[in-house]
Amino acid sequence: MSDTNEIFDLGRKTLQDVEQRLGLSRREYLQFCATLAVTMGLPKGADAAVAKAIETSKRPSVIWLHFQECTGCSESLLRAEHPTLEKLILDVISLDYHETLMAAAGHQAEAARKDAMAANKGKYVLVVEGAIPTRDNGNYCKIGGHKAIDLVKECAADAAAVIAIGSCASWGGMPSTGPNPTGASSVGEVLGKPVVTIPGCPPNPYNFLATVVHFLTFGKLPEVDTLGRPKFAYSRLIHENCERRAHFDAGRFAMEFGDAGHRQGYCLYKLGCKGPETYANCSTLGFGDAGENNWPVGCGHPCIGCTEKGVGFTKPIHQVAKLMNVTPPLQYPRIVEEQGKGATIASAAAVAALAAAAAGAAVMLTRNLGLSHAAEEAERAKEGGPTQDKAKV
Ligand code: FSX
Ligand code: SF4
Ligand code: F3S
Repeated sequence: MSDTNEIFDLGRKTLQDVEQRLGLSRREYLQFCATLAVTMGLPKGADAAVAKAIETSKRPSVIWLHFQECTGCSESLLRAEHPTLEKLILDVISLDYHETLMAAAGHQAEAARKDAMAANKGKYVLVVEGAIPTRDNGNYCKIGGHKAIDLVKECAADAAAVIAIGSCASWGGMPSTGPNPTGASSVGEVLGKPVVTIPGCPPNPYNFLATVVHFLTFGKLPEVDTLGRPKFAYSRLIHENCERRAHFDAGRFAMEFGDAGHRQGYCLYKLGCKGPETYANCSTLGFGDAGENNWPVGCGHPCIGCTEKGVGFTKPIHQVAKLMNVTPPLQYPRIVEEQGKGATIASAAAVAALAAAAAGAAVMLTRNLGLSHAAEEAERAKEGGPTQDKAKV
């Protein structure tokens, strides 16, 4: 019997409860678990463990604080047109304090936060959305009479885990750019210790959910990089798996919004796409449920690098990106086995061949980027438009 069948059989009652509570079929529920398992990069069959953990674990108490932000992170998580996801989130976590979603207000809200913290001391998950103003003693943001800087420290003291959701909380985001008049800072900077960060403006809700579900399934937070980002979501450049990558490699670029290349789905590099210097899984995990290609580049806009400190809201939107490296997309066959045997003579030869190919690719890349897309220029000349390439690199 497979693990999934065990979940079906042993957990039949709980799955029926899920059906009733959420108005979801088992298939839809298990699909959700499979999506989370895939998002986390877990091996085949892990969806059953995820389903079991969600079903049998006590929902973790979540205290969610809002500071300097636009509430886009919450909005992205609870999109009105996506009732299934909204219900699932509220079934996976016990959202005990969230200023924009809770019914309570004023003293009642304050009491709810204090009660949840006391009842779940050392066990609750603190989620922080928004940057924290630190200039002038942190006086620029107060909630219930408490300064943001004090609230975050108070709530973090007894939390089992702290998650900074969105770019504002992760690295300062939009409020921290430019002259930064309020001294907007990240959660990690204010607490003086690393926290898990889920950057993005807004971040993909599945990255947050997968992080929480990892905590439920394995009793610990997922492995993170030096910036606190879960590796399952932020270890590859967007450019590595972009659906327009073949056009990049072939030197086919959109030169202006609405031109022939743009209409044909060409690469957006010359319109300032920051995919080549931005680490995130946007190109492999669409946003929400609105269908395929539901991410900035899929919709025809260059990535602005919203997840990446020093890129998003910092570099001019249409400035061409720094090319970090020239790696083949993930779907290309691997040269070296990831598990099992070490490198063989044959694979060593193949690595050497790859290095040569990469060198060749770099030459082609330089050539292609330098071409300024002759076809586009010719088309503009035909239409009598300006033919000067404005986006020379
Ligand atoms: Fe907004 Fe969240 Fe951007 Fe910031 O997302 S979508 S400004 S990252 O904190 O609400
Ligand atoms: Fe995709 Fe942008 Fe890379 Fe072009 S530059 S392949 S649009 S990520
Ligand atoms: Fe942000 Fe770029 Fe993804 S703008 S949402 S990192 S595609």
